[in-house]
Amino acid sequence: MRMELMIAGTVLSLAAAAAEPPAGDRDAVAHATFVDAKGERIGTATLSQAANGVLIALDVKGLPPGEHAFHVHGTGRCEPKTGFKSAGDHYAPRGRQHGFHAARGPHAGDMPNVFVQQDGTLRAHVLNTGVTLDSGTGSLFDSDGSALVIHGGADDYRSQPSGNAGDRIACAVVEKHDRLRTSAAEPSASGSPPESSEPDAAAPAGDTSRDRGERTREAVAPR
Ligand SMILES: [Cu+2]
Repeated sequence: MRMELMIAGTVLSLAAAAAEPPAGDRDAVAHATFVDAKGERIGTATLSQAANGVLIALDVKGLPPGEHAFHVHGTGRCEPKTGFKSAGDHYAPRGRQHGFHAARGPHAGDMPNVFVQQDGTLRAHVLNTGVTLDSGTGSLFDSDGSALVIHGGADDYRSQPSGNAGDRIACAVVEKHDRLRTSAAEPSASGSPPESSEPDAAAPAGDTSRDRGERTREAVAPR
């Protein structure tokens, strides 16, 4: 079945598939685009699956210089008009309290503060060992997705429930962007390949279930 999927994937995403490595946990990649309080796009995050968590590469501009809290919040929804309250609380699928210095912390979504330069630029690589791009506990692609949030102030790593970090000034919905999702994300691509490769519409059961899985994951990461 795996071979069938690989063949189908190649057909579905054409040139893109050929340029990417074979599917596998370590190859999982996700992207997120930050918007500010006005809804303007100000940067990106690229997330890649590592052996012990998710590596997050930040490239953002237009932020206030200085120290800022940076968290994974539990809902994949970034609405500027709500002050990004739409992103929910810190992602904490295992419970626990907020903060690296809290007795019963941290949340899975807790991460060290980031530092914005005087010109408003933020570039940083952060490894979060409490989350995963795969399924299961800590997945960034659970039923309601997840978001990356930058706050106006610093996280004190101790105060409940969110480190006294102030307003949410930037937010980015985490979106799956591996080969499988790419093929399912394009309406024309997901519709036409089964017709060309399976003229009788007798798609193998494996294809059908995978397709459902991708649609579900897509639905939990609204844009
Ligand atoms: Cu936060």
